[in-house]
Amino acid sequence: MKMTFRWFGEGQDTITLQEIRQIPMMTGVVTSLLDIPAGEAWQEERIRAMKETVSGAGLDVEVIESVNIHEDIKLGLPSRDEKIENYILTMERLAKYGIKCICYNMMPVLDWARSHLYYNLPDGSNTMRYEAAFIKNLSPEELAARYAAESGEYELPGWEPERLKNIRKLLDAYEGMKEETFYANMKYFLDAIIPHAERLNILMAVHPDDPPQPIFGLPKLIISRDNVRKYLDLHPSKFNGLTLCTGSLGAKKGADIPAMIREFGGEGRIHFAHVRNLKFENETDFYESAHPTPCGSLDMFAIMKAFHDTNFRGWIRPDHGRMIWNEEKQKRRPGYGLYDRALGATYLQGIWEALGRG
Ligand code: DNO
Repeated sequence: MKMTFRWFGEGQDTITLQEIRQIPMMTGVVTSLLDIPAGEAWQEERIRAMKETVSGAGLDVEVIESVNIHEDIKLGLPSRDEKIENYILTMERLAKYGIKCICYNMMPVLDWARSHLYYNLPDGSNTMRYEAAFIKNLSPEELAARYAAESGEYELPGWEPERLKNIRKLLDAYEGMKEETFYANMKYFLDAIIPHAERLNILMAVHPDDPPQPIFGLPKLIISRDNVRKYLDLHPSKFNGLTLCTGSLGAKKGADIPAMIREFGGEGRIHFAHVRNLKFENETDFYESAHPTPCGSLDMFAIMKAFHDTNFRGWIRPDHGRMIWNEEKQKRRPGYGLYDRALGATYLQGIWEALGRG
């Protein structure tokens, strides 16, 4: 596996590439060009500049997280073809600069959602939390406003205030949409792009829906083993693969993450992994804990062992961390502080080394 760290890009992150490079055994970053709206082709000049900045700091960039899917594609509107063409153009330009994997998601309208971005834990750290009832009592506009107020100067991916001005229209567009229609729209997209992924040698890695339960009445499809299976079967190429996110799929109580890793990883369909822990508070609610097994509800050893046993050679990154050591004052992005994620990365590397040595 190749250990990487998420970096939001120049001017988009208060964590520096040098700090990331100093994390033991860190090989590279996964990043994006956040200011380019979904549906537009990424300019080659921007990609080149990003690549140069990262390699100038002694790090690799082989994974993009994310190239987002325009809503017209998910909704299956006639205007999707133009957006798909731009997506392929972006893939072509990324391939030219050594990108080997693209992470994206099929979540309608929004990206991940939490009820609290800074939830205080007894040890004085704070973390993100999901409380189903809390969200149920909010309108999407209210939740978006909370995020905008709490996340300070940053726009959270998927929650850009400009885009969310139309949130009602977007939500209405999904009303009554049948699950099968949504799958058909996803298949249309995959059939269009996967042959290009094969040609360009870019592994496509869909990220599961987070959290794995419907919010605001939106269809949430990629939330369980069966749905992942269905998505991968929409196009059988191994270039149609998965970002195995333990914190997303694992937020459904009872989900057997190691079994999913063995199944999909055994077939060579897991290209990228987000590995983190979470602590259930009841059937639906949880907070994001530190990575080690005893801190949360997921068995991190069993997860890493499943990756090891299936000979995982893709990219992995520690996922959300808590804010610790007064870090909340340093304008980090929610879930994306430096210290707890760095601790997570070294913990995962430690398990990996132990597994390798038997
Ligand atoms: C949350 C992330 C997601 C992820 C996208 C992938 O922190 O895991 O926002 O980047 O869903 O497209």
